[in-house]
Amino acid sequence: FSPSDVTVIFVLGGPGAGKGTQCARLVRDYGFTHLSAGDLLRAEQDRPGSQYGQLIRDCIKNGAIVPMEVTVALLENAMRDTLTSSKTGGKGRFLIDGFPRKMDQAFKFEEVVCPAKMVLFYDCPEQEMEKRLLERGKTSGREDDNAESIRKRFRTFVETSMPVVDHYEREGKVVKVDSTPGPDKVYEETRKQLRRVFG
Ligand code: UP5
Ligand code: MG
Repeated sequence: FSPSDVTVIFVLGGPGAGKGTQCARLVRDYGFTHLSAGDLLRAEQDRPGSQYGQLIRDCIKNGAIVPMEVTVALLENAMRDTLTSSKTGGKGRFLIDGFPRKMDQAFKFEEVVCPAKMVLFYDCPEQEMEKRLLERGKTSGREDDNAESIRKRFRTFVETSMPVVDHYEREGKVVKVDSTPGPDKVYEETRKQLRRVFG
């Protein structure tokens, strides 16, 4: 991947902070390609013949992080597919959602793909995130939208994923948005911050 062809924004935030919701709006208005690491892992889990199905299922249920080789390969493949599709002329702007959530992933991705231009970090209190996830769990069918898995996801987020945000903070790449208000308000703030960075 050549950094002149690829722009990457990492979208981070706790479980239920609203990453996917905001990414959908950014795709609609700015034409980014949205790649959710969690969605790619769930698709791989369900792919007949995948050698990683059981591993992914166990990790997701326990809020644990799937070994980075698997996730980085899925992201690389998805990015390559986008770039080689005739529509984009070999160039791409990507929102990488829910990744990297552990330092080893961050280093690996920067080595094999490219460094991110910025990190969009959605900040939300656990109590609010838990409320959203339990509500979504009534219909989502996601095996990790239950009280026990949510507790484990929060723990992994605090212990393993926040250090990644702190790392990028030190690089001056983090743009933080409070995602406690409703989706419209959060999106308004997101656009304001993006205008500040991209002009
Ligand atoms: N909602 C959204 N915004 C709202 C708002 N502003 N006000 C009120 N409600 C709002 O939103 C969650 C719910 O809240 C929805 O019902 C929405 O309508 C509502 P969503 O936009 O889906 O939030 P998001 O942050 O995307 O939550 P998600 O549950 O997807 O976050 P996670 O980070 O937990 O999930 P992800 O799919 O990224 O990862 C799942 C698992 O995969 C991980 O736990 C891990 O086991 C594994 N994984 C890896 O191993 N490696 C990786 O690199 C990535 C994932
Ligand atoms: Mg999501």
